[in-house]
Amino acid sequence: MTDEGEYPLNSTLKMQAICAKLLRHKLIKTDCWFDAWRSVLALLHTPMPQTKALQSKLKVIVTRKLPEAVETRMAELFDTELNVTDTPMTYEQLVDAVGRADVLVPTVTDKIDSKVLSRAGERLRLVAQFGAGVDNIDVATAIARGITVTNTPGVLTDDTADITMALILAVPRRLLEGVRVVSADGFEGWSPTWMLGRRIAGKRLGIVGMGRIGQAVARRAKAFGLQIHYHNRRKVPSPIEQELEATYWESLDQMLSRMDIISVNCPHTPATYHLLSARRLQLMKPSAYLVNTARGEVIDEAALARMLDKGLLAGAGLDVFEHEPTINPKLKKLTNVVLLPHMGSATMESRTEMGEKVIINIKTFLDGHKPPDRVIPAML
Ligand code: 8YV
Repeated sequence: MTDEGEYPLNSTLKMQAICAKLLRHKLIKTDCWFDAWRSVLALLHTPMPQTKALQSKLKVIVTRKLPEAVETRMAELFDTELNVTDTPMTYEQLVDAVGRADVLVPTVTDKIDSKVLSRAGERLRLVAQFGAGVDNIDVATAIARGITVTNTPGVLTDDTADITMALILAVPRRLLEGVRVVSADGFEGWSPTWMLGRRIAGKRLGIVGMGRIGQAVARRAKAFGLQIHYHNRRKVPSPIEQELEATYWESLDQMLSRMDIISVNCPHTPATYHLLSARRLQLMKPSAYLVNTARGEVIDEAALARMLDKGLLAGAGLDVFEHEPTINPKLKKLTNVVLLPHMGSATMESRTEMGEKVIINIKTFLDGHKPPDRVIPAML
């Protein structure tokens, strides 16, 4: 800062000259150079009418019904095509959408593979996924075609970790079996040896995938007295390990064979497909429980169903399945499982904040900036 205020004298003279010019051309309405200069700055920070027109013409196609507040805002901002019936789009409908849209907003239920992307029109510049996982999208092909992909991480961490913790508690403590007994009018009174489950406190929890959600699960589990162990591509920073008193296992095989409960919290990528294969599931102790709130494809579901059926594992809590919405019929017959319909992030708060993230990603992209939640192949 100089004594003359924010601008040195020679700049003041230059500003006066510029302002006089703008006044002559009726671009500003004042001849007080300081006020005029503020108008110029305001003008520079206002999107040009041309850009606004471009944005309002931008075709955004949303594949599923989103929370009302999100749809309303999207309709205000863009030329938005919504899915009022919420019926998942067929392959033909997806091909039609990528052929007409500037921005596609898909969800986990839309397979945006290379076949669909090969039919994308020249206009398609952004695939703004409503969801953290992007395993339904062929990200490498999209990027190779010059299409940016974004997702919605962070905002669903706590809710997904809560559902994971609910399953970690529900399966060993036989919550669902108890509910069923009461609903079927089967409660005939307390008994010292009836409905005995297994204690949670003091047991070893092995977390497969120690990202945001894995860490949030660890924080909750630690409060319940569980010992935290984890397998991850790399060790998490020491302060986090110390806070969680977590033990890192480089070898997934070794961790699996020593844990009482396993929680799957890694993304589904080509590298994690059937990470818990039949061979690896057999490494688990017969008294151990398995919880999955990540993606069904990470576990060989048929092998898991077989093992649970034969009593080679104590139980499982599953929120996700390999061939959603189809669930292996064997799993549905078992009493030692709790099965949920993919509801890890199913709270009004998560879904609304996911929508807000989608909007921010689209807006930033349109304004010519890198959207905050760009997905790059190195992340997968
Ligand atoms: C989402 C999820 O609701 O975000 C994710 O990856 O698994 C879910 O909780 C779903 O993917 C929406 O697309």
